[in-house]
Amino acid sequence: MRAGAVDIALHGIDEWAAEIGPGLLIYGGVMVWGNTGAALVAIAGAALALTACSADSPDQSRVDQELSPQGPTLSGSVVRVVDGDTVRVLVDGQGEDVSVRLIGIDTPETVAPGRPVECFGPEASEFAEQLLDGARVLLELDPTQGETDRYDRTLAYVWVESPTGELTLFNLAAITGGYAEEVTYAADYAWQAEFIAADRAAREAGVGRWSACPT
Ligand SMILES: [Ca+2]
Repeated sequence: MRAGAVDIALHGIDEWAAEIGPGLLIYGGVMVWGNTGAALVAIAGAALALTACSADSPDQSRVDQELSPQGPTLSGSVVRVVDGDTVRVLVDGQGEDVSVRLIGIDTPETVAPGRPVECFGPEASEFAEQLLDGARVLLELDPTQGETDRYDRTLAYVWVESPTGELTLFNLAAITGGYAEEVTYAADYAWQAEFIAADRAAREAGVGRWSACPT
């Protein structure tokens, strides 16, 4: 594999954007950081609660319960947040961290070569930083998606583990807070119904990017 191709994978560029070729590999990303992370987390939590109460959830019994992984998991620590939908995780017992692409979501670009920083991309990255940077996590794997994507990134749901052992499904929190949209990339996946319901609720309520950005 060419060095450029590896670079694209590590920087979390969207799959289709990787087709643009090496002539356009310009880093346009300028990160804008604020102090609103804690507030954003609070908003996401409130929105998550609202979603759990929404009447049109396709699988109410699963949403009402405290969620927990459905598939096999690996425990580890997040060593770097690349952007809102890609992180690097050191899995327990392994010597090298791996790039992890979150299943079922897409966040606006901040570090994609040749593409401008997209609306709400910095906020999505900051949300991920707040919840994930340095966090203990469980990576839930999903056999429907395979282990890795074509950039050799591990495909997973990321569960954030609180010090008291409570688990938060980050992928879902990012959708609920209006930072990410639901995307089914190849095959249907385990948490698809919940993610689609949360995406619809966020759009209807104008949460996050759904009111902040032009559509
Ligand atoms: Ca993205």
